[in-house]
Amino acid sequence: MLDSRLAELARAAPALRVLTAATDLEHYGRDWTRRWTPAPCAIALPASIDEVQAIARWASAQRVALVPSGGRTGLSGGAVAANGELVVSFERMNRVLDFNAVDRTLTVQPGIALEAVHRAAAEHGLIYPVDFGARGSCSIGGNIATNAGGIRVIRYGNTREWIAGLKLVTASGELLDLNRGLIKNSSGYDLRQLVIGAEGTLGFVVEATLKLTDPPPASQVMLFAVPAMDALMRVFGACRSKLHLSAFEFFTDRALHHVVAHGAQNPFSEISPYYVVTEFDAATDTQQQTALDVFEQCVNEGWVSDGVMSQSEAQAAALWRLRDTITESLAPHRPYKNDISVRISAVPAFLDEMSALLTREYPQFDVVWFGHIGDGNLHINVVKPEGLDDTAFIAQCEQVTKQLAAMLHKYGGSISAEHGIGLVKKDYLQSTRSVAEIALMRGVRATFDPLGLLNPGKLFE
Ligand code: 2HG
Ligand code: ZN
Repeated sequence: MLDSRLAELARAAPALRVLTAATDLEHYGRDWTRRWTPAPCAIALPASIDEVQAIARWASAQRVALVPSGGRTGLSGGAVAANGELVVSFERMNRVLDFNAVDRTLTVQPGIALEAVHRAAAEHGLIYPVDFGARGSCSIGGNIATNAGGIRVIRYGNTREWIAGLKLVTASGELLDLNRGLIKNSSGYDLRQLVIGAEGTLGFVVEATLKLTDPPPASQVMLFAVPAMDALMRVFGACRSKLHLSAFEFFTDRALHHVVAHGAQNPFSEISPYYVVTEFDAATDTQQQTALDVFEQCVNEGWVSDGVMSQSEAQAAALWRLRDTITESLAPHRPYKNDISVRISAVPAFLDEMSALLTREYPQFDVVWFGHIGDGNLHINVVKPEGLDDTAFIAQCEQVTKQLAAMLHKYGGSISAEHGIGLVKKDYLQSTRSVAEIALMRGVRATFDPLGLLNPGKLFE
């Protein structure tokens, strides 16, 4: 049955590369969540838009579900294929197609890695400012599918601010050219923005035109040791009012413990419960002096107990490593992940309530907090104790997530700030979106994909 359908696909797209070896099914069928057993029917590796269109037409005719696939660094199961779907990997569509100096745009294929986009922009003296730890492996297509955020949102916003246009292959194999790089376009629904963050449920992005911008002035990085949680937001207030920030990230002593065990260097001799990594413009003597003044103020107020300021790019990179490698250092411990957000003004009250909940509910677990506190976005990773099996561990964590979801609902926050809903968070969507909103979202999805073949089961059933 499957063989005959794949034979049909080979007829529809004779040059299409298709893999069916067990190792390939396993490799391409999973993402960084590692929670589901991969079980796709095959892997298609299109090399052109024509081939993606042929796959979509075939899938519609044969009623085969499709799962789009980039770097598979997702943490919500958005790229998991566990139900006989055809994985459509964009890894062969990974080129830069065009640079436009007047528009300051870079047009790329979806399988290109974020880091390759950074390099391509730098070749033209510009930057693509979205950035985060998985830059070397994640793809732009995946970034668009989740509206990826990262460590520079505080200055530059999320992925959606940087997409000038995109081409989309729809469920029926139609090719849409959305927004076409226009800066001003007041002509009805912005379908481009609807597709960004849709987790591959409205069509497959086959080309994206990215906005670029000027590189920032020279910067410095500071690492602060912070003695108490309420001091975190005070440090943020002081830094934000006096410095031009491009990042403000925090992590706890448990996160530091894991990154140091993973090979990073701890510059402090004393342990502190919280740490902040912040980056700011420091191109002039005045800016550098202001940074020292802010540091002094924070120490005098008792909000900071120790600090290090980078004096070279190598030192800045070493400080960033403490933050950038947290996910990687935790991965072997199979953590349960939360990616939540509230408005910045709600962070202090929310942090108090949430830390009381986590202390009460997770007395026996290693709970690691970190994230983009300057954007109101926290990551809570619960490390799986050795010996506890996956199912029992996840079940215990889900009990707490239910309470966390109720708390987020009360604060008007989000159960997924930047990782997407995927399979992992779909039971909690109602904490963030109203019933009426979800009904409209279902209607939108059904309009784009009446047969329900695009990344089914993700976001909602
Ligand atoms: C980060 O901010 C990523 O480093 C990953 O969003 C977060 O591993 C996580 O929970
Ligand atoms: Zn993050």
